[in-house]
Amino acid sequence: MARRAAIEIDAVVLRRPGRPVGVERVRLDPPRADEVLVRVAAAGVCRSDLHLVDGQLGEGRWPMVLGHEGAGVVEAVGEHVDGLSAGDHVAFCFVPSCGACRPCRSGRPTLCETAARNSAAGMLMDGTSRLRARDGMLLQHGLMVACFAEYVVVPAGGAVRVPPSIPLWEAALLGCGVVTGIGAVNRAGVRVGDSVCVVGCGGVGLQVIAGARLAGATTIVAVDRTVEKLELARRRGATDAVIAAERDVVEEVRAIADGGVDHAFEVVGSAVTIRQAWDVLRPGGTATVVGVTPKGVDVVLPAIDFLSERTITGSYYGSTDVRVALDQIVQLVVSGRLELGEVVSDLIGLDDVEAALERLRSGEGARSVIVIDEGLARARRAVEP
Ligand code: CND
Ligand code: ZN
Repeated sequence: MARRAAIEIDAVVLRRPGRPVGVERVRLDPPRADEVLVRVAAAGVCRSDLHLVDGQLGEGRWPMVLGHEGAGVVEAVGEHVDGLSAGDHVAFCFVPSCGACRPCRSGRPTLCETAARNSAAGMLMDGTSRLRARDGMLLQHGLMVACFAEYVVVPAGGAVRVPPSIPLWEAALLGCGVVTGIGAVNRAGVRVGDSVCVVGCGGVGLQVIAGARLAGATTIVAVDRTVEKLELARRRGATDAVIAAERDVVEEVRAIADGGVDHAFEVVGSAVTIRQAWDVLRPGGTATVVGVTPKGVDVVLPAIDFLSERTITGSYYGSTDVRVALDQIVQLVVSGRLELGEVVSDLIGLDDVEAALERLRSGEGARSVIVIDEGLARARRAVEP
């Protein structure tokens, strides 16, 4: 049964771009039909949160409770919710597909039109919000999740059960970085023996590398601006590393990969790196853009290159049925073939989100995970020295 009363919770609110984000007491209404109330254990800070905070994804996306990557424990379910009950451990899914629109019916649930429309408006699947500031102002749900908060109300399709054996501070990474990264590798069709280049080895790029390793790629060239990320990249399966400082990245990658790679992944979000992902391809190769660029950015490609039958495409949220993908990924985790925690550089509290966003801006550290409930997350926040 749904809880009847609204609750007051701590949540990280983006009031407007250009201003630091901060924790506020906000009101969360109970779940309606087809929704669930989840107590949040932990949440990852992704560069997409930073894009929202910096106002790069368009006007009108504030005030908003931030956060789209996280995990927790179901507290209560609304009417008509099947398959989830109080006490279940769940990871959040930020595209709960409607099942009825054309992309959903044609097997492309991450392109769900209902989810895209409501997510851009900061609303849940029925077009309304359960969140209000203390002054009564309506707050948007960040990417339909809003998990930089003690509790969330999400559509039932936005909470995917995970086994309690996976600590929730690690499970928090599943619903964005892991599904996005590994899904992009599947979408690209990386095969045993292929060569791969990953431009950008942060929270998501490191998952692309893990996916490429699992797919059997034999050459995996990691490109990043920082040595720290390249070391992590090697730990996750990169065979070669190229530092993206001043030197000609394209030439170096092509030299390592015997003239060019079969697959390149752009996981930064800029025109320059998208162009690099194109330029490192061998004839017939495919570039997959995972990074989100600010609205209004164009990419220029030499049209003569199309004669070499190269392909460029994008991958949104792993281009997959996220529930099915998460089941498969959980098997990899449980069997010890995919490590989750090693990409986490900082365990922080809700108060530290602005500092984590600043680390993303400067390229310092890898994933920061907000430990919201230490007991549930099975992790402790690091105490500042
Ligand atoms: P994060 O900031 O952790 O990683 C980006 C990495 O790129 C960092 O390690 C940087 O050092 C590195 N970098 C920056 N500039 C360059 C450069 N010129 N050359 C090489 N490396 C560079 O970000 P993240 O991993 O959280 O997210 C990466 C992108 O993926 C970002 O744009 C985010 O919005 C996007 C994304 C997309 C999707 C999707 O569904 N397609 C889902 N989540 C995130
Ligand atoms: Zn994300």
